[in-house]
Amino acid sequence: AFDDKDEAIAYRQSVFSLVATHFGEMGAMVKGDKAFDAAAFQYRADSLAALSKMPLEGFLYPGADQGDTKAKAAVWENTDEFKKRLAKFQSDAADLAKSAQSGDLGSIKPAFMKAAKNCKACHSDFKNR
Ligand code: ASC
Repeated sequence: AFDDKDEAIAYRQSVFSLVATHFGEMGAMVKGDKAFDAAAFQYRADSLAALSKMPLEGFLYPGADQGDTKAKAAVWENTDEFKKRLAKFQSDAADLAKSAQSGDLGSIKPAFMKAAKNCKACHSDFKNR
C-alpha cells in the first residue's frame, strides 16, 4: 500500500484527521453547540466506524515508528495493547453507529461518551502531545 514509511505515517495521520472531523462534528451536536440532525449524525457515525478500521496498517509498515510522528514508542513496544485499543475504538464506533439509528440524542449520548473516553485514554498512553 505504501512506497515508504513516510507515506505510511502520512496515511495514518490522514485517517486520524478525518476521524477528528467526524468526531468533532458529532461532539458539537452532543454538546448542543450545533443543532442535532439525526441523518447528519448517522453519516458521521457510519464514517467513523469505517475510519476506525483503517489506521493500523499505517502503524505496521516497517520503519514507520521513526519519522514525523506524534506516536509514542509504546505503539511498537506494546503492540498487543495498542491493537486492543484500536479494536475497542472499532467496537465503540460500531456501537455509536448503531445507537445513531435510534435518532434519539438521549440514547446516542452515552455511546458517544464511551467512545470519547477511549480516544482520550489511548492518546495519553500512545500519543505525544
Ligand atoms: C476529539 C478530539 C480528540 C478526542 C478526545 C476525546 O474531538 O480531537 O482527540 O475528541 O478529546 O476525549
